[in-house]
Amino acid sequence: MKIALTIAGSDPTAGAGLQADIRVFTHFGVYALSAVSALTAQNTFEVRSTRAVEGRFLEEQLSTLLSDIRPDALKTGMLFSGDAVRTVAKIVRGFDLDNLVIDPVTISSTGTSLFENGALNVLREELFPLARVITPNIYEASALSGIPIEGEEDMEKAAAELKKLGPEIVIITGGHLHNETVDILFDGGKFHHLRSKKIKGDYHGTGCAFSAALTALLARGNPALEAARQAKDFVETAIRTALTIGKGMKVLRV
Ligand code: PXL
Repeated sequence: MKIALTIAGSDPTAGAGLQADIRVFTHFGVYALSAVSALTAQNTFEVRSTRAVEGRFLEEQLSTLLSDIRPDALKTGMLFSGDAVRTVAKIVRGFDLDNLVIDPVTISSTGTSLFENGALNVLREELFPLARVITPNIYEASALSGIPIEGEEDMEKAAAELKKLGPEIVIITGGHLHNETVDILFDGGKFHHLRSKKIKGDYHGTGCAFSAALTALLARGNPALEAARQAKDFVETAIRTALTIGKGMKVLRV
């Protein structure tokens, strides 16, 4: 069985964060390892508070796990602190890990910041150069590239700018643009536009589900473009069949 690791924050609703990643890896028949980088107190309508896990303890979780088991792919989600970002970079280099997918989670779908001030620079400079794929949404891509994004041309510009930071592939997910969703994949050659119809409603955890599906598919040896197409289809179906489990946002059926 292929193995994937998620390094992410805990979301007690399991709609996003590491619990969602574990569900998605399992859906794709990939064994799920996890290390916790942050904790949240949340329900389906608000993130009430967050706590970072101390960098040294994150390192202990990872070095203990990886001294025993080698994952075929890994993803990062809510890292929260610059300290955690540096720790992950050190571990990825030290264990020479392949297929790193970075979902640069900065803000929750309910509007709460999930990233410490100043940590974005650390992410850009220390972790992006080690990535196979980075998967910012348009807001994150705009914050990370300094390019305001209003349409597909801007998405291409931002993708080209982010590619310069060292990842092999940049995928900007456009989930929040107009009545169509367009993801743009840039590998340094061509811009691939992956389209689907936008589905109405507020859904929690779509970004986590996309990057987790992509990670699982890379662990299984799929080429990145094929993995991105399949991950997008998977999220679309999970949104179409989403569940109402609380009083706020729907969660994806995985
Ligand atoms: O969807 C982004 C996200 C990622 N990780 C955790 C979260 C959230 C959003 O709330 O709580 C732990």
